[in-house]
Amino acid sequence: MVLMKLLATAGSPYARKVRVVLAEKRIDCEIVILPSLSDPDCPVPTYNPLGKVPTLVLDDGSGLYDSPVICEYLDSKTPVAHLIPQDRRIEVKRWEALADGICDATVAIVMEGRRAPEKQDESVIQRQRLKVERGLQTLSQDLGENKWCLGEAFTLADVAVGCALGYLALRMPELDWRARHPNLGRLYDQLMKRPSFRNTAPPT
Ligand SMILES: N[C@@H](CCC(=O)N[C@@H](CS)C(=O)NCC(=O)O)C(=O)O
Repeated sequence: MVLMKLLATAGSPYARKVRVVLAEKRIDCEIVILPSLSDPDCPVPTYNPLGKVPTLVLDDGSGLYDSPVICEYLDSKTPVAHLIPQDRRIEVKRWEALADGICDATVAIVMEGRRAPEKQDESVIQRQRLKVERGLQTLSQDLGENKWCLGEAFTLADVAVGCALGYLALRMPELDWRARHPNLGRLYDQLMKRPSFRNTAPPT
């Protein structure tokens, strides 16, 4: 019987990262797509005091978070399709931190944009936008002409970068990262050939 359960939302780039890892590693896990995190009966806070997704509910009923911790846990669970090579672990984690940081800045821009127009602070938006732009610049520079982030091996770095790019395309289409960084477009197209990515694309 499968007891492990992933609490997610359809659009969360952090939850997508975990969903891709589950698919790549062929790990059985129930995926619960929650319609909203603000419902009073939302189950997330029961397992994660921070109330954030993704949260993985383990077989013993305890909660695991956040997405980097869950991904590392899942990668250690089975040797199938290793995504964090031990000899390059810190490199992979650095790519992941940058990709997740781009998502954090994008979320902050989206949240600021949801405030009443008179309450929005343009300087907050500009500061976060600079993080996104510098982050993309670094991703693009570091990828260069490589097939994958670390060269020949497909790793969690590619998963994290792909989820950040997909989220940006959805939330900040005007940024047009494909036109600015064609090598990131090439990476995303490669990723979308994988069922793990195609089946977890955020709803438009
Ligand atoms: N660092 C966390 C970020 C998770 C996160 O911020 N998730 C968002 C959804 S995209 C969320 O749950 N937001 C609800 C909240 O902050 O209350 C991770 O990587 O898992």
